[in-house]
Amino acid sequence: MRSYALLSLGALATIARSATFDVDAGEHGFSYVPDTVKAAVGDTINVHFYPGDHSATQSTFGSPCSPIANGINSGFVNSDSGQASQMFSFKVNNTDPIYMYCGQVGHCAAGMAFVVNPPATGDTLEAYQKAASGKSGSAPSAVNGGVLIANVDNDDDNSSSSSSASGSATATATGSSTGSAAAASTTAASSGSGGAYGGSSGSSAASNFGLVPMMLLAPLAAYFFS
Ligand SMILES: [Cu+2]
Repeated sequence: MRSYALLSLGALATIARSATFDVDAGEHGFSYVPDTVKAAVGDTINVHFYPGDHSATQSTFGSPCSPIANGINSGFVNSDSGQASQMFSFKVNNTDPIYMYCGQVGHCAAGMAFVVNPPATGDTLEAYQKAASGKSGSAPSAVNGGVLIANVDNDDDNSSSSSSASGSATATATGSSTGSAAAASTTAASSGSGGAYGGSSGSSAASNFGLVPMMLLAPLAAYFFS
């Protein structure tokens, strides 16, 4: 029973905090994974850099691969292997689309871009990448609109990761409920869908409200059926 109580607390804690999204730069060629993030105001995006001297730099949709004056920019961050010791962390201040690209020569033209809150049609990531083809990229050296801080990746699949930082509540709740044998809690976990990207599919506060009654009912159901 104790683990179920903790599970419910974890679900409640998820509601109160904003979400953190992890984006891997250059782990799989000239790409960011994920390349689309649906974030709410106040959410945080952490970009983790793999070898290749990449950046995460903001442009407009109309001028791909060119930095916006005073736009979000990590500058170039390199790594000898695995994730760089520093990550670029920035906050989402509104729900407008944010077009981000890599300023390393040739990378943006090859499609290395990601978009926060893209529209469903029109100025999509695909349209951006198409327009980026043939453009020469660049990035300012000055970090802006975010911070370079010690790397922490909650969903890193390559190295040991810390579970103590922000965003761990969702992962903990999903992981522990999946691991338990009770059918009731398994149902709760699948309907909550924490997702592989630390909440990219189910992290918004609104979608978590549906999860709460399930989480609270799970311990009761498990108790009566045991
Ligand atoms: Cu790059």
